[in-house]
Amino acid sequence: MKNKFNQLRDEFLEQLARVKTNEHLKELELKFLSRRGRLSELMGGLKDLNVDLKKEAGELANNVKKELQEKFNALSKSLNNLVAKNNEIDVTLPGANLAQGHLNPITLVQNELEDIFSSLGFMILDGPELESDYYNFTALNIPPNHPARDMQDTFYVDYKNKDGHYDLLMRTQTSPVQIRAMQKYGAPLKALIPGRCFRNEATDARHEHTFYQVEGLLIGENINFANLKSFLEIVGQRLFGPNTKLRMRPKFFPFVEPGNNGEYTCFLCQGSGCRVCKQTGWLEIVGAGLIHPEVLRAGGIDPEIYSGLAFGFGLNRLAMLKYNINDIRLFNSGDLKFLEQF
Ligand code: FA5
Repeated sequence: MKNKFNQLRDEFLEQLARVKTNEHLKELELKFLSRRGRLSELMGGLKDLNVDLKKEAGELANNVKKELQEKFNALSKSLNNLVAKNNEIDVTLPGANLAQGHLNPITLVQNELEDIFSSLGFMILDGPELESDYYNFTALNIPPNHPARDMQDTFYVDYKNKDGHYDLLMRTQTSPVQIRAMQKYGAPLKALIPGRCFRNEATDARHEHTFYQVEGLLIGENINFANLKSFLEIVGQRLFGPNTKLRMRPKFFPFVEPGNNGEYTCFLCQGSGCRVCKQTGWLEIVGAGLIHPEVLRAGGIDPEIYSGLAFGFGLNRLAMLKYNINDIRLFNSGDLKFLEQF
């Protein structure tokens, strides 16, 4: 009898050691510990023993029963704890770390310019990227067949107007929005126009077919060249620091007269000459000028009453200078290794 209890005990413990789930544990309970289980069955046999043996075997039977029940309870408890732990949400744990996006360097520079110009009272405007030939060229004092058209080639949409001319194109500059803004808001007017532009050009480290510009215009009475100069000085100092100097050199743009290129002292070497400014101490940053009377007229504004100034930055160029980016093609590459640096 003693052997049978010991054997039952060993069997139970061996099977208990392999239990992994509550279901399996319940099966074991039914088989060994329930009222009809093997332990009860064995204990039922005690009554046939003589008094001495019954006493000795009864004691062993009780010890085995107690031990098996304790081992069973301990495992049941730890399995229940495990289940509870798996189901519960610990709200104090830190959240899963989501990868954070980055603002594109173009957006960073654009935001900076928008902040500067909003603080000077400029509206921020947008315009269509698919533009008409009229707004992109003709209204900007670049009539059909004029040699100034050779300065900018673009991508034309395969659609002809009733005169048989290709009329829709991807805009080469943000300047057409000058005309749209004048027509919509009239004078006086202060507007900043950031946007994407397109040119049919061979790409290299400094030229892309798709790039960004920002255009500015200020129209009022008696706006003159001195206003343009002091205005560009303020913009340069806000962009590159209070010691920044401006130099203006003549440049032809058909939609301004006179036209010029605005250059600022290099913000890296403060004008002493370095690799970025090609040892000149100056950075060529902004095209600008006084708005041509023909352009004001195309915008529905009387040039006898109003005059204005306009300027345009290449946003990619600004971002390249600010963040030391050596190839413009990186902007359109979609390369995360590039974008994640900002
Ligand atoms: C213009 O596009 C004039 N609309 C700017 C202007 C506005 C002048 C108002 C006067 C008054 P330009 O072709 O130089 O000018 O282009 C201006 C800037 O756009 C350039 O200095 C350059 O930074 C950028 N840009 C032009 N073409 C490309 C290109 N293919 N790739 C990258 N940037 C370009």
